[in-house]
Amino acid sequence: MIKTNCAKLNTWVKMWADIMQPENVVLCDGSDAEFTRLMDECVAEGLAKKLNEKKRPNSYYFQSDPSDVARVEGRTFICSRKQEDAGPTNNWMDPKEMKRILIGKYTGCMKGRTMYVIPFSMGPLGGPISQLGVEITDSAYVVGSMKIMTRMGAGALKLIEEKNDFIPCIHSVGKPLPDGLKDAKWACAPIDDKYIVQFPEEHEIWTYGSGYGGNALLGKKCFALRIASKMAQEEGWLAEHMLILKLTKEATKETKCVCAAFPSACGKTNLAMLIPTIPGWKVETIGDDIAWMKFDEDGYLRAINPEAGFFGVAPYTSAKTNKNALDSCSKNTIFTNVGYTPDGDIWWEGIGYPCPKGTIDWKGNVVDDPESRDEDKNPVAHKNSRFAAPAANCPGIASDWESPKGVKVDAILFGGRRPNTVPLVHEAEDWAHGVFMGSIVGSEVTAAAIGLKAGVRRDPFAMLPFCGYNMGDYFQHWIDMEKLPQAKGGKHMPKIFFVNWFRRDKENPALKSEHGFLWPGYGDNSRVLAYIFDRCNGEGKTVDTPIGKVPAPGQINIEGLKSCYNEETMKAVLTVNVDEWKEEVGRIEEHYAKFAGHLPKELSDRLAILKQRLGM
Ligand code: OXD
Ligand code: MN
Repeated sequence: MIKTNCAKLNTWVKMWADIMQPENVVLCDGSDAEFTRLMDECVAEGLAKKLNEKKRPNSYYFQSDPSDVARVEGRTFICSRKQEDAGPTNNWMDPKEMKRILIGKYTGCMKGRTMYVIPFSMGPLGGPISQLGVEITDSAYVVGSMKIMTRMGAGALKLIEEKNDFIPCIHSVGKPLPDGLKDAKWACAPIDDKYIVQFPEEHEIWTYGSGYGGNALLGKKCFALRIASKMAQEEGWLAEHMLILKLTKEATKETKCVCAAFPSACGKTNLAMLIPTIPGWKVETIGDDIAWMKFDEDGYLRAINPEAGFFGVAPYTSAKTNKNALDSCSKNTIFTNVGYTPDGDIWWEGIGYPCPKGTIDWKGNVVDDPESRDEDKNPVAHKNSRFAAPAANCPGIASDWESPKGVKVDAILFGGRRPNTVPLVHEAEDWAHGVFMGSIVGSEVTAAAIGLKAGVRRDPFAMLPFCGYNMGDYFQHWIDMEKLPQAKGGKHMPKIFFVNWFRRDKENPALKSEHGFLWPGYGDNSRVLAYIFDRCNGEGKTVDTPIGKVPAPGQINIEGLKSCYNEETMKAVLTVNVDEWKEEVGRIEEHYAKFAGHLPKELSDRLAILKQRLGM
């Protein structure tokens, strides 16, 4: 059994080892040597491949089971004592009942396996916004990934020993190996037997049956969002599904930091690592997925990225779409479910060069004829294939990305994928209006998306799968932030904006020949960031509309854009159409009805103002 100077940890590990019955228990030190040893063991057992050392030093390739390729929202539970406290958007089960079920699953679940004990810190070691956790797992892949994604090992353990406290995170792939049974290439339990469980009142995480991503790397969605959002509510801070970027105006060297929340598949990583197309501006990355924000002693909100790596979606990451992300996985990276090329490298759809003949696809089949492959039906890399890459590899990482006290947040952005209704950018009139904007975030879902009704899928604050308590209460917490004593009168709250890179125009043939969107997106989003930067300084002209402040004509720099993007398209991309918004109000009312009894009055008031302005 392990022996640390943290009595709570020793007792906890002993208790779980007695239940799970592993063959041995290993306390992880987080060293590079440990990473290489464990990954090489996976290679020796046929669970992984080592990539070509010359092309991708110290990097490994895994293929998951085809049934274990993504987060499983249907099997994710918030087990608060009262169902009402989990709210209308979360699956719930009574915590006693859930624990009874899971203790049954966990009993003997690590037979024939090693139990790894992973001490880790979310955020820089010892920082005032950081938090400590320990994950127990029977997956070496999880240990390697946690090494990349968190500050893991001896340094975190020392802090845990000093504090005698940590957030307990329990994980098993749910596939015991009794009597010398040989391991599967990727061990996991069937879908109905997977459990991703948060106990928000106890600040505990218990997961079972999946080895993939957010289901198994418990520092990420389970801790840094679901449990941390609850801790944040209790303690007066924010744990958000937001990237953090730093914007510098090179002429004056002035900087501003922006946090931004978008639902999945809206280009969050691309925005976090954007390379500006307008001269005189620099974007640097602080985080690509999660932001923890706390007030400092002067009432400024400061943000840290609690993670140490990027767990990025691989397909369509290329030197053109996101060079910084591609460069981030040049070494020390774990790839899962991408293609494996004959020269021992990786490949995915949209990487920017053709698939080499003889590449092995994510299911282990050889690709003999890459050209004739149907990329939608039978992709070489699974659509949710991933890289776990150290953030320190990113050429655009900001020098202060690990500042323990975090960076001052000047602006918060919300956005979604909306082909109509929502303009390129609009600005909230005050904090409560900004919270209203966050509460109505949504993305258009096409009928092609499996199992979803076509229309706008609401994903408030991009937190729908990640909020660890009643989402109506979460809205209230956001409203209350500016009134907390720590906010010192709320004078320094960040400005809030709503952006939409995805507005379409069916009519314009020139645009159609581009990508059909009214706005070029990608690096050209720097033009909108520059406008937001100026607005944070009280500069730039705006026009009042029923939904908030929109840039006045000419305020967004479009110099150097292709001719199909011109003053005409800018007018269209910034339009606030009253009829479209009247329809939107109906959808918002439907969405808000779910939160009955928990919807803050400030939000229904804000909706009433909008209706009145629209003449409804
Ligand atoms: C992610 C997600 O993987 O939001 O970051 O699903
Ligand atoms: Mn995410």
